[in-house]
Amino acid sequence: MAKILIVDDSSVEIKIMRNFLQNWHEIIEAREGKEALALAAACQPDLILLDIIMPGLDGFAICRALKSRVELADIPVIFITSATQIRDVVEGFRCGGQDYIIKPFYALELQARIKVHLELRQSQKALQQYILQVEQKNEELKEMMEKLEISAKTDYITGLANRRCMMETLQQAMVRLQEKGGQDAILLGDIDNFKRINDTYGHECGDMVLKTVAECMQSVLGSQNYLSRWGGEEFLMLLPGSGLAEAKQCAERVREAIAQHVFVYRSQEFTLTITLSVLGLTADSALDDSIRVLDNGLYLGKRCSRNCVVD
Ligand code: GH3
Ligand code: MG
Ligand code: MG
Ligand code: MG
Repeated sequence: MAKILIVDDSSVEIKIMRNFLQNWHEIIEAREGKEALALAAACQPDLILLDIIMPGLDGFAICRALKSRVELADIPVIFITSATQIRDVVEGFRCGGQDYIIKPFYALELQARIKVHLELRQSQKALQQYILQVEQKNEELKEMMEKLEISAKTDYITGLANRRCMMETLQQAMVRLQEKGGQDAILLGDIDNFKRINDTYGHECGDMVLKTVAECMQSVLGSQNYLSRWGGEEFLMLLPGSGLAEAKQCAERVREAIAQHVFVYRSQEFTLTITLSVLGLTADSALDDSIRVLDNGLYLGKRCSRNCVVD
């Protein structure tokens, strides 16, 4: 049963409409404008039948007030009036009314028009609901895309930038060096004898070590520099604006921090070391070559003593 608010200053008119409509609809009534607006807000009718010529607020003013309030604006308004001038009809639609019926009305026509507007309102509600759902789905999709984007750039064990992300950072650094000059430094660190950790304590311990090494490195590097998990037990770092000497000192600090750290796994304590390779980066550098040079440096470090910094 739809709820219909009849607004008319004449009780006779209201009675006629009520008698005709009450078999199919729930009827509420108001005799003047303010009461009509208050009832509309309180009862949220599905449709309003609105007289025009009334003392106080006339039907046009009531309609404008209804349409200016977000929570009432969507309720269909049918003017039902003895004002027959065409300018009144036009004004009715201008005020936001959905339909205009001239008194004396034909009961069947009123019924038919009410049916059309109730159905239109239903479809409008369904459409709004659908749009809301689509918007919610969109929001969810956006969140999922953001999460995916982050996870595509993140190493899941250490939480560091992964190789793909670091490669982008390095490419951006090259563009900056080419545009603005200056120098950066890159460091590649590789945990010494990491395989032994896995072999001795298990893979789970190896993962814990990777995470802890990442944390040690991060605390030495601070937030101005970039740290990534480059591969298995290799970490690549970018120090923007850093000269080679400064970068070597930084690599030394990283090496020391790791050498001094006591790792604990299931109440077993152990220490480990890392070998690092350092290289300067300028506008003339080629990234692939630079990374190859770093790799060679590591190879040399591993061959001589491990637990050292090679430049
Ligand atoms: P070196 O001092 O010459 O670098 O010796 P290493 O044992 O560190 O190097 P090697 O390349 O022989 O072994 C690296 C090991 O790292 C082998 C591989 O199983 C292990 N590893 C790679 N990725 C992971 C990982 O995500 N988790 C764990 N637990 N181990 C990993
Ligand atoms: Mg009247
Ligand atoms: Mg290693
Ligand atoms: Mg390695």
